Order: sequence, then C-alpha cells, then structure tokens
Amino acid sequence: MSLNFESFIAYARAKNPNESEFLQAVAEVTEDLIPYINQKHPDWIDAKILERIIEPERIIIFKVSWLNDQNQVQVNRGFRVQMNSAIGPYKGGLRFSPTVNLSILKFLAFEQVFKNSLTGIPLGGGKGGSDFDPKGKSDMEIMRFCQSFMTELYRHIGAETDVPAGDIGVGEREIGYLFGQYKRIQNNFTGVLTGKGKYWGGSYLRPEATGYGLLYFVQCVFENMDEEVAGKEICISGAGNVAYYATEKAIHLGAKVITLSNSLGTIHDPEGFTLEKLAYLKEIGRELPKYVDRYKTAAFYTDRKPWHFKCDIALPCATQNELNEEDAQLLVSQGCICVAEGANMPSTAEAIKVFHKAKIHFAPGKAANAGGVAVSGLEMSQNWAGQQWSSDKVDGKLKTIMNNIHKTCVKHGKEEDGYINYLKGANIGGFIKVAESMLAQGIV
Ligand code: NDP
Ligand code: 2IT
Repeated sequence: MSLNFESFIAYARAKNPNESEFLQAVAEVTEDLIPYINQKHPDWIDAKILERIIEPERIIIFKVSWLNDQNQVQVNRGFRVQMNSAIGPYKGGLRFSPTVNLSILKFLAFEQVFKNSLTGIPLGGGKGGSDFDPKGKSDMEIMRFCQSFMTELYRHIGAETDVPAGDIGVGEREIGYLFGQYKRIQNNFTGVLTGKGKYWGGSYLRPEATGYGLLYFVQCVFENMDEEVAGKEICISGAGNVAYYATEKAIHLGAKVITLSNSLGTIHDPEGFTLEKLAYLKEIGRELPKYVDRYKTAAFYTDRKPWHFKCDIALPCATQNELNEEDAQLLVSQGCICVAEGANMPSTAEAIKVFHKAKIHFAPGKAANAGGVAVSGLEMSQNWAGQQWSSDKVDGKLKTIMNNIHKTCVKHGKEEDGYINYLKGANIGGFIKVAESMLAQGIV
C-alpha cells in the first residue's frame, strides 16, 4: 500500500471545505511528505500519521465583547487553534486583523508545527487571534479589547500548556495588556506569553529575532554557495516588525535594501535605506507616503509591489499569498537569485513552482522566519530559570539555531544535481521528530 497525493488532498478537502489557505498549506507540505513516507516509512501509512497531523487537537472559538470609546458595544470573534502538542506545549502567535478566519489560523498553526520542530526547541504548534481591527483604535480601546479577549482565553492556556505570542497586529503593547489581565485573573506571574517587555520577563532581542534570524538564514544560503550578502540589493515587503528588523540587519551586513511596503503602497528608495532613514520610518508609522517628502530620491507607488523592482534577494515580510506567479516570473527574469520568506506562506504555490523551476534559492517561512519563535522558546527557558540573558548571548543562540535549521534543510533537501530544495528539506526535517513522537505516544 502507498499514499497518493491527489487522494490525500481530496480527503483533506472533503474534511475542510472552503478552507483554501489551510488546504494550500497542507498540499505544500504533503507533496514532499508523501513520497518520503512511501519510500522511507511505509509503516506510517497504517498509523494514519498524515490524517492525524492535519487534524487540530483542539480549536477554541469564543465571543469577545468590549466597549469602544463612545461606550458602544463591539463584538468580535476570538480563536485559538491548538494544532499539535507531540513535542511540547502549543506555541505560536496571535493575529489581530479583520482578515482573520479559521482557514488562515489553521494554516498558520499547521505551519507552526513544522517550524517549531525545526528550531530544535521542544515546542508544539498553535496559533490564534481575532477578527478585531486594531487600525484606528485608541490605546484604551486596544486595552479593553485585549482584556476581554484574555478573560476567555486564560482558561485554555498556561506556561506548560499553550504559550501565545505576537503576530500581525499584536506587538509588545498588546502582549502587555494580555499579560496584565492573565496575571490579574490567575494571580501568578508565569511565562504564559512571549514577546513580553524586557523589564517584565521578556527576552532581549525577541522584537528583532524574526527579521535578524531571516538574514542569518540568508547568510547561510549565500555562504553555502561561496557568496556573501554584502553588496546585494534586496527588496523587502511589509513595514512592520519583521520587515523593519530584516532591513536593519541587512544594513548591518552591508546589503542595500531598496523597498518596503504596506497596504497603502510601496516605497522604492534606489539609494537604499539607512539606519537614520529607518528611524524616520518608525516615527511615521503606517504613513509611508511621508517618507518621500523627506527623501526626494525615493518614490512611492500605490500600483507596484516590491517584486516589480530589480533585486538580487527578495524578502516577503508582510502576509500570506502576497507574491504570485507573475511576481515570481518578474523576479526571476530580472536576476533575483534568492527568495526567503519572512512572512508565513507569502508565496503562492504557483510562485514556488517558478522558483524551483528556475533553480533559484527559495527558503520557505517555516525555516527562514523561525528565529522569532526560536527566541520565544529562549524566553520560555529564561522564565523557567528565573533569569535574563544578555543580548549577545541570545544573539549567539539565535545564530546557532538558524545555522542548524539551514543544515537540516540541506540534509533533507539536497537533490541529485546538487540543488537544495529548502522547502522539501524543511518539510521533511520538521516532520520526522513530530511523527516519531506522535507514534511513541500511542493513538491519542
Ligand atoms: P506587523 O503587524 O508588525 O506588520 C505587518 C506588515 O505587513 C504591515 O506593514 C502591514 O501593512 C503589512 N501587511 C499586512 N497585510 C497586508 C496586506 N494584505 N497587503 C499589504 N501589506 C500588508 O506584523 P509582523 O511583521 O509581525 O508579521 C508579518 C508577517 O511575518 C506575517 O506573515 C507573520 O505571520 C509573519 N511572522 C511574524 C513573526 C513575528 O515574530 N512577529 C514570526 C514569524 C513570522 P498595514 O499596516 O498597512 O496593514
Ligand atoms: O509565525 C510565528 O512564528 C510567530 N508569529 C511567532 C510565534 C511565537 O510564538 O513567537
């Protein structure tokens, strides 16, 4: 007996109708896992390991009512997808965005299982959030929303059960309000959330970790081909946490970042961002058009994505499916040699096919953006030990983890002609430990 990809996807589709993002993630992973299982572990077929790994262990959906500044009642929906706890407590971010739905959170939780396994830290996978839109809300509205959200979520999480963190729309401010409410309800101070502030249990370098880790991974890719990142031109999308610190680290490494973007449009600065320009970007927040008023050599486009500009390296750092087949073709035709995902699943399945066909280096999010959750894992270790490590110590560990993830990808993804299929390497490398652990723990 052997597994068949088409039949498996038909099974997944029948079980999860209308969940296009989740099915996209399932297909992206199982396309590599099915041949691997058929060849190396046919015994895992009867154990229904794939059917089990795509089924969330638990999903919690709840009402979040809160009062806006006009004392009007607002109602949102809260979610936590507890996907897989075979190798550790559920771990993964919370996303606050009106685009949030179950399909998106299930895809994120599923990807998180493999990503967390790749870090080498014992972390299971989960994801959560709300359809709450933080844009335009006052600080007090954000606080009231977070308090109401945690008033339900607290009973489902815990330092040894499920440890949420940030994602789109959730940063240190939101983690603060969520943590304050958890502590007030439970009357204990534990590492139940990561991404905490540095004075109250947070780890140094957690804010920077995803962006910095992304560049450390890109460095490994270039070292592996006897090249270096210095002097390369980079297009980055997004202008949030991941994009910002990816740009900062790229500048540290001597590369030139020429684009950043958000839902308003794209800044193209042919002279490259500098640390001073980045500080100005922080000041203007989402108002990217203001940048070109100050820096006259730059232009702002509402109709062009970062992928429309010639570059050596592309780093999508905004959101899922932001880079499609046409964008991929444009990147390849203009000489891009490396695409590394800071965001989760930013490249469509068709775009990935273009990268693989052109044999350019494609580093999927579950490998390339794992630095964020890795430092979250280090934050948990510091909380358990009642310690706070120096920034240098955390940075050293982050570099080692990204290096190890790169090695795992090479080990499982190197093809006969020497091309490294990082996606295959990450999928198989992340899967083995989780599958073995599930089997060892019986049919649960
Ligand atoms: P932030 O909320 O800090 O920033 C998100 C950025 O992406 C904003 O500039 C936002 O623009 C832009 N963006 C979001 N949606 C869209 C869209 N539909 N079109 C154009 N721009 C968009 O989030 P993060 O930086 O934390 O997250 C970015 C990505 O990285 C996500 O995919 C997340 O899952 C992933 N990630 C995050 C990690 C972390 O530690 N934070 C770890 C690993 C992955 P605007 O403000 O206009 O909406
Ligand atoms: O997608 C991700 O890895 C994150 N948003 C970070 C998760 C975490 O628990 O730090």
